[in-house]
Amino acid sequence: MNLAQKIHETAVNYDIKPAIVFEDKSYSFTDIDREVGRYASVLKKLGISPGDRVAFQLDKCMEFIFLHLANLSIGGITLPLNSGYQTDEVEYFLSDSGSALFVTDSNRYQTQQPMLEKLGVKVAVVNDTAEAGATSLPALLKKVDSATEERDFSTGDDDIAVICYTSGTTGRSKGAMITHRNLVANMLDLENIWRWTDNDVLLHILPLFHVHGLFVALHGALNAGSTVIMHDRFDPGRTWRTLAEKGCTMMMGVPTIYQRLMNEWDKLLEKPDLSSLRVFISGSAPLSVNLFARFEKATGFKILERYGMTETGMNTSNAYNPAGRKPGSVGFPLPGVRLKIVDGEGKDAVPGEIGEVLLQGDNVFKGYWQMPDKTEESFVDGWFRSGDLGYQDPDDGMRVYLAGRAKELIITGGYNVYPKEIETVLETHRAVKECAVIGLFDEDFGEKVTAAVVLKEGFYKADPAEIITFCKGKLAAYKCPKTIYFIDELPRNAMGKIQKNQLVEMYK
Ligand code: MLC
Repeated sequence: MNLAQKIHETAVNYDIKPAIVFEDKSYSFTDIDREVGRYASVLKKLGISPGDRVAFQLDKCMEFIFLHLANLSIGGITLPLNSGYQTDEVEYFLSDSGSALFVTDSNRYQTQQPMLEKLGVKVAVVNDTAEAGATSLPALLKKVDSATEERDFSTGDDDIAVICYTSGTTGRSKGAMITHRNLVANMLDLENIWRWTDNDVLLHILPLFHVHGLFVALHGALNAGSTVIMHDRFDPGRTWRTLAEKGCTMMMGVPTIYQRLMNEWDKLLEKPDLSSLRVFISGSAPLSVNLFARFEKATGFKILERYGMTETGMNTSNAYNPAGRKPGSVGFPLPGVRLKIVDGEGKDAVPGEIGEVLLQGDNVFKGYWQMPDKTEESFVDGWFRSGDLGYQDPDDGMRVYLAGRAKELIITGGYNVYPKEIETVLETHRAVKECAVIGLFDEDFGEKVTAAVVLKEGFYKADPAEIITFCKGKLAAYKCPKTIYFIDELPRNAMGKIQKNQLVEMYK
């Protein structure tokens, strides 16, 4: 089934019930369905046909939601791009995916225009003002006859719905091809185990361009007929106030969000009334045992931790019943997910032993866009190799624990950063001879991107702030080093491989 069709059917059912309240403007299910229909006509007018990739780089806004669902409903493939990506990064995603259309706003368009002209990609902006070389979506919308119905939901099941780019160990991002079946199966699993209903009011504070904010939170809530209270960005004080005042029943966040909520809580003279809440859910990065305990002590709620990734959606979840939630554990596989742990030789691990987590199920993606070799490497006998290390507790019903990564990866505030991509950019700086990027513990972000840099001969001193600014011109800010250490020589082993664990010990 087509994901947008599933949501369209819910919308018809729930009619005038509020579906999304975005920054105090309320949209009923009918409003959303009507707008999705109008945007579908506009996308058709812009020449989008089944299988075309349509990339969006937008701040959090309703247009993002209308465009995404409209695009799926006419068979297009959505490419959600992080709003913080810089021009070089956007260029790579547009050209690698061969996008037929790029939707952005006037400000970004003005910055990126030379690159977009070079690529020759069609551009639409969400602003009223017409830009030379770009189509104004509002202007096109005005011409749409709302009686026209272009949605045919002709794609579904194993057709690609979304391509999400994930950074890779080699520094080259890979486009994960996520199908309609993946989205629908995972969404129904979560509806079931989190007992999601049309009585729910979800507070949405996450970005819309990732699995967590888009698939888990938004698709899930629309499908269940819930109401979403949506903030355009996360603000801890406002989050507590909204949870208390709007009758919210659910919230989802990354650990950095819970950490900041706790810091805010300590400052509040009057604590918010959380009596309407039924569940707080966390994912995208490991939730520390301390933070779990701190949150429970303050609010009385045990955060429900779940485990997922771009390529597979959600894999495991702690129990819905709070008594069955264990800090440090990601719970049990979802009903539609099969999970096993294998040792270094690919054999089933002895229960309790640490090994790589392998996954199977309708949630598992189709492969990496135009990278058959990478796709092949990622699967073994039909199982997806997650790259995560974990174990199962045989004395607790095979409960799953994660224990690190098989490959180098930094998770900062819920965003994945592979060091190679940052090292490649740093090494284009005129003063940098070589470098190594590591993740160091950080109370706020969990881990912070940190670089050890060896300067070229002749550069006796360099300004760390200037090197960070240089990175920010080429990479989204969250990927850039927060600290740079200068070092005479990088520690290496006898094979010449950089010993990053030694750097972590030195700087932690
Ligand atoms: C912002 N900054 C970050 C950062 N977020 N740096 C490192 N890591 C991050 N995650 C930078 C900003 O660019 C800025 O840099 C500085 O930190 C201060 O910004 P801020 O205003 O305090 O940040 P804020 O806007 O509050 O964002 C923090 C955050 C956000 C935690 C709310 O990062 C966030 O929404 N994270 C959620 C990510 C997410 O949805 N992941 C899901 C992936 S899906 P400067 O230098 O410019 O000042 C997935 C699958 C799954 O993983 O299982 O869910």
